[in-house]
Amino acid sequence: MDLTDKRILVVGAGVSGQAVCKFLITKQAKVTLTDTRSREQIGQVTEELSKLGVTLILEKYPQVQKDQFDLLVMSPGVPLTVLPVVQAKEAGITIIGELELAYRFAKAPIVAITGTNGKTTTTSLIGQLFRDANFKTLVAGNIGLPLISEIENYTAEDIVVAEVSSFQLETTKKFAPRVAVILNVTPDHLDRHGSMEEYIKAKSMIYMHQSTSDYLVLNYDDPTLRELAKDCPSQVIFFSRRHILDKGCFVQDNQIVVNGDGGFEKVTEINSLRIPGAHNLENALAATAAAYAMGVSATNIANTLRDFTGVAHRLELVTTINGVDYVNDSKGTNPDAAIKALESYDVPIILIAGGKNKGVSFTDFAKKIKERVRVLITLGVHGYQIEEAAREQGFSQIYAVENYTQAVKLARQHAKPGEVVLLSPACTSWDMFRNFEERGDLFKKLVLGMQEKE
Ligand code: UMA
Repeated sequence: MDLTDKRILVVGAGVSGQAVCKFLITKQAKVTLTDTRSREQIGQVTEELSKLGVTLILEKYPQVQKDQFDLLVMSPGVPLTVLPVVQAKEAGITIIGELELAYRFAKAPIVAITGTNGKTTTTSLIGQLFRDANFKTLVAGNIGLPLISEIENYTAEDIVVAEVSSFQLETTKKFAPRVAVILNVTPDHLDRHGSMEEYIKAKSMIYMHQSTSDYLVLNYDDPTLRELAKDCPSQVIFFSRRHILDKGCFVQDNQIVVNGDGGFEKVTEINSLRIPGAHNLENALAATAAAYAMGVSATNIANTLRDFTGVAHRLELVTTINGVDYVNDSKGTNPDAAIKALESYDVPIILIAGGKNKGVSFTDFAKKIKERVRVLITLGVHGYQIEEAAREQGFSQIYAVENYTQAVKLARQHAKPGEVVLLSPACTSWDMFRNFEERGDLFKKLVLGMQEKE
């Protein structure tokens, strides 16, 4: 892809847009960056970008006319309904996202992971599997580091492990990872995609352009994903927590096993995993299948699986105070993730939930709350929806609070030794915070502050 002197409009000045601009400048492109935020809101980086030669159009979008730009590069969080995209489409200008741009410059094989839940844990685990097997490994994408910022530092002998979201996949055109992984698909981001069908369509872009020498790792226990196997151009490897498979990666006699072209191999006891919950067993199975397909040995996989302790903001044990475990699951940004978090504990739970709903129902979440939660503390712009759904299920131990200081204080008052205080919001953080990390960090700070005072 020759970008020299190409006139390129980058939409969105978050971490992706900033990284795209810097990359495009190194390719001698003529770059314009637009964002609805102001220079002050975006911050210091605007100066840096201006100095590099990027034209900034802020607080409004430019009118995009025919022959004005050669290419539009989208940030994942910007919906494709915004005016510059509509105008670019009418003008016949090519529109791609940051993921597609990075793919065009990738030399290393890519292992890409998507799914509604478990993406970050599985991406981190797969990254660790390759690192431990002595591959020079880049772990990037939706996990936080834009792929474009590092992609050219990795050669054909190295590995790129990319967490990819439906937003990123939506703007791909040729993206074809060597190994694609889809962990699960449950309702999420419906406010952006419009329907479950469109959401699944976006997720399917992960394998659409693969070839017969590539692999698609799919969750056999998810009926939607089993269906996807029927029209995929690559070799399907199923993983399953519940079924014994003729071929694939599954659980037999409490062991993770693989049955592939090289025959049957035991990997490790499921009890040796250090990440809790049935959903994490699925993540481990998916990671095993992906690494095994790329030639990592069962012994190496076993060693990494036994060492891996998980990622921050995902069922992260912050501390134990007076026999109560405080767990930060701020990354639980949809009901399904929060349900899985609730299912990971066998003791009564004091749950802190709420934030911005992404247009999904809280009914199933409320049923699980009734089953597992002793006290529910709600907050955020849509906390009341969780409260309503829980009351409909006949659950009434609910307190609505205004902020995290109140939430943590109240949780401490109610928690008894042996119980768990769990932050798993089932909502995004975007009503009160910039991202889930900021939300989780505040929760951890408040909990640890409380411990100091004990
Ligand atoms: N903006 C507009 N117009 C809009 C919407 C946004 O101009 O209509 C501007 C905002 O003012 C802001 C910028 O766009 O300046 C933000 O761009 P962005 O939302 O694409 O965010 P980035 O900072 O570039 O971060 C993105 C991903 N964010 C989203 O997809 C929302 C990050 O995933 C990712 O880590 C990063 O790229 C690097 O690849 C976060 C996320 O929440 C973790 N992802 C969602 C999820 O996991 O559920 C998909």
